[in-house]
Amino acid sequence: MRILLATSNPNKLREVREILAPTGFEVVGLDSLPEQPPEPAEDETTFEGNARLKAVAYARATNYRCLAEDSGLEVDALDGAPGVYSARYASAEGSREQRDRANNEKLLQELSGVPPEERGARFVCAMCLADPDGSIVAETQGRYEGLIADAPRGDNGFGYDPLLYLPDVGLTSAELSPEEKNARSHRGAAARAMARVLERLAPH
Ligand code: ITT
Repeated sequence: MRILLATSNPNKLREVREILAPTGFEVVGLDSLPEQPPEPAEDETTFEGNARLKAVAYARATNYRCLAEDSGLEVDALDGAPGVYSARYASAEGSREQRDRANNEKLLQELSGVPPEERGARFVCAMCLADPDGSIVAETQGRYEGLIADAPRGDNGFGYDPLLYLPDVGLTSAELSPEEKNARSHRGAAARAMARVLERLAPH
């Protein structure tokens, strides 16, 4: 059985696929569809709201059972910003890599002079599974706590990973292997909770 993961972010697809593989469901991304469905405006103010909106819109448009996720970074010293605007914090223009770099630069500027003990932050992920008739099958969440580093470090992952410092291991999220990141990340937690739902929906 196939599930559509409603994302065009290849990193999200890779991370979620890895965790859902044992359920026996095949997870396909938007890029593998022959025709791109219309993209809904992500205009909710919460991660949960945006995940729900995307799951329902893409499930209806494609006739697939559809999993959507919305995620981002909440920084305590910025009252939770960039939050649901994480993807386009600095700019909505340019390639994914250019946007990620500009976002990281802007975040470091905003936090310049903020001492380590006030640099608490977390990635948040909300996931929603919807059926083609628009009904919601399940919703899950995950969080991934750390501190915003003074400078980017590491080449793995994507987005703000080079800036999320994990004091217990002395590494940024971008210095973890993909398996290590999945084991402790917001998306990993939300996807593992979703895997438990999927296990109940269909046999392997
Ligand atoms: P889709 O909407 O197509 O899924 P997107 O990347 O635009 O792709 P979001 O709107 O959910 O996704 O934005 C999430 C942003 O939050 C993402 O672009 C990153 O900047 C950041 N982010 C989320 N999860 C992250 C992670 O695991 N590591 C680093 N940054 C992350």
